[in-house]
Amino acid sequence: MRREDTAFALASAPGRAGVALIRVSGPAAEFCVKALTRKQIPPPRRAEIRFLKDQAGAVIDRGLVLWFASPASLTGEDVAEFHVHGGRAIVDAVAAALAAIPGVRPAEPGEFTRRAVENGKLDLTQAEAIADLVDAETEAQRRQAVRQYDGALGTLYETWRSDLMKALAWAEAAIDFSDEDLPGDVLADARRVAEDVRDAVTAHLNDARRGELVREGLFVAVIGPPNAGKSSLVNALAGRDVAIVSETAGTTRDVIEVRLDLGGYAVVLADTAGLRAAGSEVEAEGVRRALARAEAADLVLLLRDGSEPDLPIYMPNKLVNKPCIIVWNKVDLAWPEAQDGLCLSLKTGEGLEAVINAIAAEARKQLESPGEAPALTRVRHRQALTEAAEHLARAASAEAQELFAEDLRLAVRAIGRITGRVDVEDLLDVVFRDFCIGK
Ligand SMILES: Nc1nc2c(ncn2[C@@H]2O[C@H](COP(=O)(O)OP(=O)(O)OP(=O)(O)O)[C@@H](O)[C@H]2O)c(=O)[nH]1
Ligand SMILES: [Mg+2]
Repeated sequence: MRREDTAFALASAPGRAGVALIRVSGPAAEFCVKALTRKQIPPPRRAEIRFLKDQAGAVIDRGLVLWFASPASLTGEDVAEFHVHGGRAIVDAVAAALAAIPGVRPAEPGEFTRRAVENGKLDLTQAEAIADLVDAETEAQRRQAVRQYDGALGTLYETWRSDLMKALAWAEAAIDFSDEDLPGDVLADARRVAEDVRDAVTAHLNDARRGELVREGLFVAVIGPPNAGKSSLVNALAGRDVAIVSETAGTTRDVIEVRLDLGGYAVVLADTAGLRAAGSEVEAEGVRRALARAEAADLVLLLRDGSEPDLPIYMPNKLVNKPCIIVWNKVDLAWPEAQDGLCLSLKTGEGLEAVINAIAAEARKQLESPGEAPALTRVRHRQALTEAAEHLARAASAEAQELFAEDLRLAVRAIGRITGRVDVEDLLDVVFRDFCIGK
């Protein structure tokens, strides 16, 4: 679907900077270049230095102008780029000059990526990958997003979808024609393919949410008895004072979260209230929140006080099977006799590196894919694949050929929704609500 209107947006970050990039996409892009430069468009993909002028002909700035002719452009439409000096007044003046041109308006959040999807330049998983790339804060997030942008995930899902479409064609042939007219047992072939895809989808779904965890971060709860140094540890890892540290046992009440990059992985670290039979109602609520957070965490860091080794640890049974790192703190005061964990002194810094390494190692274990297959990265994909797997399970037990074919058809549709091959109009709003790049 070709759009009639032309949109422009500041593609670089707003504010003062060396350079600002203003992008224009749509049928009037060529006219925009001519209007602002009073010259013909430059040859495609070749930067030219031009004066940019306002309506009255006054020079706004001198900058680079680039031209990308449809369809070989970011959006698939005619695209022009103006690289100007990154001052607010310059960007405002260029925007005003563009907005004055009939049929040209500011773009909506994510509109250029959306146009790229509408024009078949990107599938939906690639559009989502662009949002992830812009948001990537850690190496693992960047690697995963680049891979998805490269089409790894889209290709995987499209392969499953085309396999299922082939099986569906066989199943429909088996319904429409008699056995004698068909080569071999096409229905058995169709069932085998459907089963193979179902196995692959199920394995992909059972990946312990690796891809999603890379995006969202591994949740780590720091728990332990009061005064063990939990808040001190969170501050040391965060490199700033996020939580109050005091010698009064029972200082921390609420759960305090910090997002960190540990060894290239996103980690959400939570400081919690010290676990003990609480003295007050507020403290009891703190303990309840601490335990709830520990239960929901992907990793528990149990911090114990080396100078008080006899303090009971209050670990509910539910937490026993959680991945857990035990750390004995305050070894500057007393070295623990127990050999069940790492030794740390937040006062001297001894052992801190080992604690960081242990968390990073656990993050790597939980987040890194063991094989080559790309990981599932979004709840939206998980929902569609779960639905596809359910249809394939039903197909496997369907006796009647018509029911088998119908379930295959529904599975094909569910997978097609991930890449936007079907129902793309309905999906665009959902996908683009999440991100606003290319404003
Ligand atoms: N000597 C010594 N003192 C420490 C060390 N780590 C923390 N402390 C001190 O221990 C006290 C308690 O530290 P916090 O970080 O507030 O302990 P917490 O576990 O968060 O305590 P609650 O929030 O009350 O559960 C503070 O006075 C810290 O300065 C350490 O390695 N050695
Ligand atoms: Mg604390």
